[in-house]
This record gives sequence, structure tokens and C-alpha cells, in this order.
Amino acid sequence: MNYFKGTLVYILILFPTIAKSGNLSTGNNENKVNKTDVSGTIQLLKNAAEQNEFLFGHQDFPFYGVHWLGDPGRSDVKDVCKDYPAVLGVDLGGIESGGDKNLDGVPFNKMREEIISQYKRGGLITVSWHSRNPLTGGDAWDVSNKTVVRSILPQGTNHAKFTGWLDRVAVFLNSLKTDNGQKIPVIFRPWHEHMGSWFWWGQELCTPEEYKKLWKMTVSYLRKKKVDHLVLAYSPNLVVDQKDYMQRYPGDKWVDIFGVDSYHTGGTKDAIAFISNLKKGLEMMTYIAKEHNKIIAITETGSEGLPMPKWWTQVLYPSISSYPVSYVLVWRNANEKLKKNHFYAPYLGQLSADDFVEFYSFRATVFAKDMQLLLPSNRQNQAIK
Ligand code: BMA
Repeated sequence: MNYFKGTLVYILILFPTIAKSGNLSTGNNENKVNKTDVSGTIQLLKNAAEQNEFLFGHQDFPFYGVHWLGDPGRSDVKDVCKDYPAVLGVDLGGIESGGDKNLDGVPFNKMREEIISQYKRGGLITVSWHSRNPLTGGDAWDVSNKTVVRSILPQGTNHAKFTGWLDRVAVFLNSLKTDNGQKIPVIFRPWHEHMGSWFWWGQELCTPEEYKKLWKMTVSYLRKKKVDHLVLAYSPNLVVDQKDYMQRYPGDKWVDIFGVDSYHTGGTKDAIAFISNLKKGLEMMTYIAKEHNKIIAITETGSEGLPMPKWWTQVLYPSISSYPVSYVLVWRNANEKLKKNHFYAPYLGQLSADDFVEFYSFRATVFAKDMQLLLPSNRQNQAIK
């Protein structure tokens, strides 16, 4: 059990007001990204990073695993280490078409339920959006046309269609509430991996100005729809040069987290290169995040199929342990009947499962039980003792 392994929890138990009143956002009130409730989430992540701790996250963990689908309360990570991840990642892809399930078959109603459960257990939630292509009708990976972004900006032929899509996103985000009607803060990271060219919003598919306009339009439209509970994460695929990282940065008023998506492909033979490139990227991000008074995170990572038995302690951990990374999220564990060998967290009996338990036991790794202690009810218990 690692209930008391971290100092993050003590800081928040002793000084709960820090979490409520902290605010890392810059800019004047009118343009501030955050209302008070989300500044607590940002502060929590900042505290973790400052204590050399990071929250562990897993995409889609409550919905399915490699060998199961829809078992209530289950998660491959929990099967292995008896604890839920501290961060739940979900994807809204498909919501724009008005369907009731996302692109990976997760019903939006179920997604909402699990987001609420994750919040109740003290965890955080991050939302990505593999939106379909609004011009061609294809999916997010349809890069056959380079005018898609231009076509959805104001004055573009598809602007009205696209704001209709944003309306659906706003309705879902605004429905994420606790029983007493309080909205649940979520880390929203739209238009990710934009320094690659595999999504219709990618580098070769729009100009830097168009990308920035897309970001600002998305955020300001959602704000107009009263979506005021977002922590905004900018998450290019890995670049190591500061100029590249900032090429499409929309500005401090529009971003809270400096993220990066970086995958280890190729197993053992590419491990050293993966570690060294990720370290270069994190070094640069640490420097600019400090200049901009922001926090950093690894918004997506993983080694597909986990072929290395000690990937957690010998590849992932050494890549990030010297940097103030606030959270790290590994991608989904696709059900093997739907997509073979497409998993990024261990399941019981998987080659890297024992090493994951070791990684879990590290003081630096934060899971749901650590987060539980931050809940107001538990803070009171602590005070009484
Ligand atoms: C990708 C893969 C796809 C999935 C998409 C959105 O990286 O996992 O199978 O549809 O993410 O979750």
C-alpha cells in the first residue's frame, strides 16, 4: 500500500486552502483561462511536480482491458497493483456526429458515469478529441485536404457546421457535474500532436496562424457556452527545439499545461534513443514552462505491447525522474478481440506486470489512493487525528 508514500498529500492536507486559492494563470481577470475551481487542479499538479511526484494516468481504464469488456469496477492497472490510476483519460471522438458512442465504442453516458466516479475517488480527468474531418467527412486521420482548418474558421464555408460540433462538445462537458451540481474540472487537450501531419489539424495541413486561430476559436466558443471548468493542455508530439515547440503556441491566456506526446516504438533496440529524446524534450519544456509560469506533463506515452519486462523502472522512470513532470498518461489497453497487441499498461500476467508493481511502490508515483487523501472528507479525518 502506498497511501502515505508521498509528500504531495501532506502538503494539501496541511494547507488545503492552497488548493483552493492558488492560481497559476497569468493575464487580467477578463481573459483568465480559469475560474477558481480549476485553479485547485492546477495547483495540485504544480505541488506534485515540486515534490518530484507525478500522477499516473491511463486512457480508457474503466471501460475495457486486454481480456475483458465492461466489467464493473475493473481496470487492468487495478488488477495488477490494486489501485486505480490517478488520472483517467477519455476521448470525445465521435461526439461531433451526435452518436451515443465514441470512436472506440465507449458510450458517452458510461463515460460521464466513470468521470464522476474518478472525481469522487479524488482522481483527475483528461479529455482528448479525435474529431472527424469536417470538410471531407473522413476521420481525424484524413489528411487528404489542406484547407480543412481554414474552412472552419470564422468566414470559412464550414464554420457553422463546426460550431454545431462544438455545441455537442459543450453539452457533454457541461454535463460533467457532481450530485450537488458542481462542475468537475477536466484537463482538455484539443488539437494534439499538431507538429506531426497525421491529423487534419497537423503541421503541413494548416499554417501556424490558422492553428492558433483554431485553438482560440475552440476555447472562446466553449467559454461562451459556459464551459468554465477546463484546464487547457497544449500537447504537440515530441519536438526538442524550443522554436518548434512554440511555433503554434496560442499564448499564455489560452494554455495551462505544457504537454508532450511521445511513444517508445521499437522495443529494446530503441530504448536508449527514446530515453534520450524524451529527456531533451523535457529539458526544453522545463525551461520554457518556467518562463511562462506553467506546469509540464507527458500527455501521452507508452510502449505498444510492452515487450520489455522492466520498461517502467528502466525506461519510463529514468526518462522523466529529473524533470518536474506533473502527470504521465499511457494510452489505452484495447480489447484483444477488437485490436490485437494494442495496449500500453500491463494486465495480470503480462511481461512487465511485476516491474509495474515496483514502479507503483516508488515514492514518486501517485495513484488514486494517494489522491483519496486529498478529498475534503479525508482532510477532516486527518485533522481530527
Ligand atoms: C489511437 C488508437 C486508435 C484509437 C484512437 C483514439 O492512438 O488507439 O485505435 O481509435 O487512438 O482513441
